[in-house]
Amino acid sequence: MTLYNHEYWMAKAIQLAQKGRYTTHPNPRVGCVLVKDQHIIGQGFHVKAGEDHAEVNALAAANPSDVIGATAYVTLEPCSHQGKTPPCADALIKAGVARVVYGMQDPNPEVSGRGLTKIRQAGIDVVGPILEADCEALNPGFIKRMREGLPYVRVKLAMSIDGRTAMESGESQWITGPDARLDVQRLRAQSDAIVTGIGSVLADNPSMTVRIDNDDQTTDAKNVRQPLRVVMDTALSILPEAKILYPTKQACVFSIEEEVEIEHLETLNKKGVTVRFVPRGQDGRLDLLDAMEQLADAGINEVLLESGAELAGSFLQAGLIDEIVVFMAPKLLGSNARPLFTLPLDSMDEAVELTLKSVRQVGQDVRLVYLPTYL
Ligand code: AOF
Ligand code: ZN
Repeated sequence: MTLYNHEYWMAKAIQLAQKGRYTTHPNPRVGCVLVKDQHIIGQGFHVKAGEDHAEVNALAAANPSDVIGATAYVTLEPCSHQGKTPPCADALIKAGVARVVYGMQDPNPEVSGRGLTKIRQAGIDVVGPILEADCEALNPGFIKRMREGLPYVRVKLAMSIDGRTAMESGESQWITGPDARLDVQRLRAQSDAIVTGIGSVLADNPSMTVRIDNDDQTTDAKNVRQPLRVVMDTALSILPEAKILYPTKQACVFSIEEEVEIEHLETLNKKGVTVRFVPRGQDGRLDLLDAMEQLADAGINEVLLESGAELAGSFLQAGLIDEIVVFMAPKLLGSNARPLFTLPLDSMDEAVELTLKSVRQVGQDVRLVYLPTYL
């Protein structure tokens, strides 16, 4: 008989957690497998906030007598608190597991180690963290929100091999191919909010919705949520009929109160549009840090920034970008076309250093992921 190790079973639990990629918001993606005598006797993952957690789903899938003396592998420390659902630590103790192997500690201050302590105090063996980096990678946004009160911000950019994102006129459809565009739909679907600037809204009138019908990464197409659509609009210039505002429950606009024309604000409010105010930042424009804090307070874990070079440059300069996803298309757009980031730099020592995280071919395009090193 092959003897599998903790990493093997934890990898299974991670695969399960990924099934909640598009649906668990604002909760983390969590997977759980119950193992006895080198066999899985139950498995589950967290699907949706307000519904059962991964451990409870795994226990429900197992025969209760098998669970006695089994090992539970969970990607996140089992919770110890009464949230929308009762504590998973209690459920595991009651079910009679002999051992709990966890992937990472829960960064939620309501839990943070208390779940593990509770389980240990019940005489159950606790092992971990196992495959911690992989378990953390499931939930970059949840972790950042819990630890720093900010969402994890990914900026998505589509460029030609000469580093251009649009023609001088602003025309940009399409730079990348259909496979890359489906990949962007997935990035949107896993995000809690899509952020763009008023410039892009006025130029393209985008809807910024998620359109995924037949996707192998979707466990449950009808459960794929529409992310919140957010427009950075200093002077509130957005037209009341802009597509991005509808349905209004899933949209919001950030503006500076003193710059807003009151009648226009009232028109938007009457239509049900939420306008949030932020102070003026150091550069005289919207304080993006304040806006991101407001989004985190509203439970936003992962943000996808899809904007022009101006707003992308401002986010970068504010130190708010965690990840840069660039799709590079086999095209040359020429020297009059627009750049990736508007960044007024003059010398090499001002250059923003990035770390390459991954490279993948997507159709005819190349998908590059970079992490800024200011982090
Ligand atoms: C787990 N297993 O599958 C998840 C956990 O409001 P509730 O009851 O849904 O609790 C949400 C919190 O529970 C969330 O912030 C995180 O700390 C933890 N999530 N814990 O043991 C799970 N999704
Ligand atoms: Zn729980």
